[in-house]
Amino acid sequence: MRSSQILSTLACALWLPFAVTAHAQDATQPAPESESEEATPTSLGSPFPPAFPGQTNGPVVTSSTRYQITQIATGFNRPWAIAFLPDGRMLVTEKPTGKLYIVTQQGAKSAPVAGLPAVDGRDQGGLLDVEVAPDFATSRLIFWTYYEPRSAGNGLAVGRGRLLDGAQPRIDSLRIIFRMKPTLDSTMHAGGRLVFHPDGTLFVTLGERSILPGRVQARQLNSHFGKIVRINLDGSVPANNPFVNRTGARPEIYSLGHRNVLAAALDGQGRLWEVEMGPLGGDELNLVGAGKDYGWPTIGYGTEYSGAPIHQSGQGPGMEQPVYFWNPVISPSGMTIYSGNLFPEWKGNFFIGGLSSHALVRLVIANDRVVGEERLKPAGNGRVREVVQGPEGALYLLTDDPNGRLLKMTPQGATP
Ligand SMILES: [Ca+2]
Repeated sequence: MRSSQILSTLACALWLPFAVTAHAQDATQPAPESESEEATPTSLGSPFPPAFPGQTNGPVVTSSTRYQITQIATGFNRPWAIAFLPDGRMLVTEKPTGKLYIVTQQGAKSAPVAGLPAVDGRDQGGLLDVEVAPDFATSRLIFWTYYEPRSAGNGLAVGRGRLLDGAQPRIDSLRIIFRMKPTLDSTMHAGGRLVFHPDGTLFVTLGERSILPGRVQARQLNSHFGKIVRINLDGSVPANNPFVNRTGARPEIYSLGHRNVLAAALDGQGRLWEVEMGPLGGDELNLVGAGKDYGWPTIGYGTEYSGAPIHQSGQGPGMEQPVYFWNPVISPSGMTIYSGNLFPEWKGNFFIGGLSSHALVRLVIANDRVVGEERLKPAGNGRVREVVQGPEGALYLLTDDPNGRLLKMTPQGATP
């Protein structure tokens, strides 16, 4: 379908007499982008200068650390997320099929976990993130995000349930604790990362659905589109959320003005960072604050994938600047902030999976600014969908393809 979108974009450019009709159609058509399209460009000149030195194209750095890759398992259909059980086994989601597997360190895959709700698996939808509850040892709870089919469209939802182990693992006590509202029919920009905070709340990152009727809601408080929300683990709203007393605002909202937040992680101080899939030339790293507005679609540094302008400015009053943006884009996926001991050189570094960039992006951060960037290639020329730190300090990765691989990075010479 991406090639048909490119053709329609070309048609729009070539058949000027029909431009009005073409634009009317564009209002409901997803914009092609590097999330799932290899043929689109990843760079074009930025329309606006950066707000401060080092906001883009940071210094290239090179690790002295050498690593090795072990392939743990393969044959996952576009896997999306990894989460560790306390015994070292992993939960792995498959996006389009909606299947969840338990995978051992030796690569043995369980039967698909039974009892998960059906997903809308088209395009960027499907079964997305999975996380193991902080109190899993006693509660057995796991949480996951998925694109939920609804009668008048779809929307991201968060499910939780008790994981019952065994030859046929299954979910018991299923509850849907969050539903993105309003319902709209889009197969794009779902967001979907889950991050537990030590204060007992759960961040859920969301997208603005890509199509224009969704995009225009990214800064509107009556909509979940383009937001990061914060909920309690039973789905109720924390009393200290920033907009709980604002009439007409959805009380789950924590931050607004995002495009499609596909990566999120806490730093050592418990602060939330996110990387969002931007337009052409506009992927962003943001440090997320309660109640803050990150500006999409009003401000930004990119353009439409067609090259058409989106913003009138890179900066605007009351709106936050990204800590960093990428041009050309990396097409972010998962991220982790490294805190392990296996790679001492990498402590505190940000690792972000790259789809169109076919890379694992390493950022060196100082004083909340990017002071170094490296592109690692642990998956060869594969698209990196997920990066998670294992309990022993290794990095675990998923590649994004129909025969997706689960890989492990350890220091060269270490026992894998
Ligand atoms: Ca922004």
